[in-house]
Amino acid sequence: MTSLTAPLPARTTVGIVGGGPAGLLLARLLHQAGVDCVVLESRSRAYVEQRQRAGILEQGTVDALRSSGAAERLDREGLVHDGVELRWNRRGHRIDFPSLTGGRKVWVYAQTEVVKDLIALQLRDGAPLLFDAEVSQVTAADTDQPTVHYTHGGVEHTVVCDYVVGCDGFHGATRKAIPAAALSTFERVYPYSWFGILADVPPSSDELVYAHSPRGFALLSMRSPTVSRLYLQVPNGTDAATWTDGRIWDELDARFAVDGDWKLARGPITQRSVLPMRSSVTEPMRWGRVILAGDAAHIVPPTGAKGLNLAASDVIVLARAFEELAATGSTAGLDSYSDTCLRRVWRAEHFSWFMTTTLHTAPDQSPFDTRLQLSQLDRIAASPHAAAELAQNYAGLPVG
Ligand code: RFL
Ligand code: PHB
Repeated sequence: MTSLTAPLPARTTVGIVGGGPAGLLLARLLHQAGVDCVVLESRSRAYVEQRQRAGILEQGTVDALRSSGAAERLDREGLVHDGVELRWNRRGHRIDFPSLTGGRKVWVYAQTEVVKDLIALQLRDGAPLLFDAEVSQVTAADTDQPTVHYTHGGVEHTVVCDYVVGCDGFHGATRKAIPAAALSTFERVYPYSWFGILADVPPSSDELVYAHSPRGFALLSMRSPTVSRLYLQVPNGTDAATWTDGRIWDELDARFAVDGDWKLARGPITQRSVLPMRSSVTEPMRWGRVILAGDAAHIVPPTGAKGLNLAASDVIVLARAFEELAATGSTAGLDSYSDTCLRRVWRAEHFSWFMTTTLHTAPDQSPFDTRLQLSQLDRIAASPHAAAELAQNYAGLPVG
């Protein structure tokens, strides 16, 4: 039966569009700061909780989850990693994070689990969070009462807000409320995709392995001590269904090939998908009372493991700004939000581009280009400075 009563209050301070990691963490931080908000998510709870994505959390993201009370399971089940392996020319080289970064490290804890933990908290004691609530548009964006229009159960509703935060990802509705002339978008589309699988087999390495090979890039990651997550560089337009399991494992074997007795363990493949890779930044990240955060404002290729962490750092900065506004009436934090975030965003864009172009083989790559990549990898192995630059970017620069 369709209810005609609006499922959410008709007014709020911060209207959050999108219940991915950015929207959910923002709602949690605002709740803690005593700032009133609502979250509208177009998909079902089950869908959002199953969507396979990121796996690596930086120290700053973990710190924010801890201080927001959402890290109980992360602290129990998350796998702390002190380094990653880079592999090329049949050799491996380990990058040690703590010694190169002054003690920083990363956590392997899937985005699906972060999202489940934040949703459970939000539904238990947080601000209203509505699933299956698709936002069609944000109107009155140039006034002090921007209004979110959404459909729930086949009925249209509105929420009048003091501010609207678009945490609705790359294809979201919020950005469209900002006049195109007010925004600049900077983009790069890569000429390859990632074929990702989940497999019920213990990871063949304790740490992630990023492999450069003459056959293209491969990545060994994990979700738990019994579940591996693996990726292969494939041409754009690859159909995941056309690869047999045997072909996937043979290709992974060939790309991870290393001297010595290391072996890639095989197991049942439980999920597979192909994802295109792009970089994109929209500037500025705020227009009047409409604010963009996370993938709604920027996309990175996954090679640097930065997307989820950038989404988290945006909303950490934003939550502080709303807290300041509530406490003092000052909009200083909101006024500097875009510039503060974009500095970090561009650093992450550069690092993700660097990792991607150093490790992948472009379709038109010349032997000269390959020699440059190998020279760069050799430099990382030979120079503590080059290794530290990689480690500091990977483990995450301080937020703010
Ligand atoms: P999300 O997660 O896309 O969430 C946006 C939410 O908004 C909803 N939505 C709407 N809701 C209401 N009305 C509308 N009109 C709406 N339109 C959209 C969507 O349903 C969705 O729930 O964006 P957010 O919150 O900014 O989070 C960003 C991260 O999800 C993303 O950056 C990462 O997953 C990227 N990424 C990685 N990041 C890392 O930090 N470390 C990693 O190891 C990592 N690995 C990855 C990745 C992304 C991947 N894919 C699939 C692109 C690995 C992969 C394979
Ligand atoms: C993942 O585990 O999904 C993952 C890890 C590292 C990356 C990208 C994805 O760089």
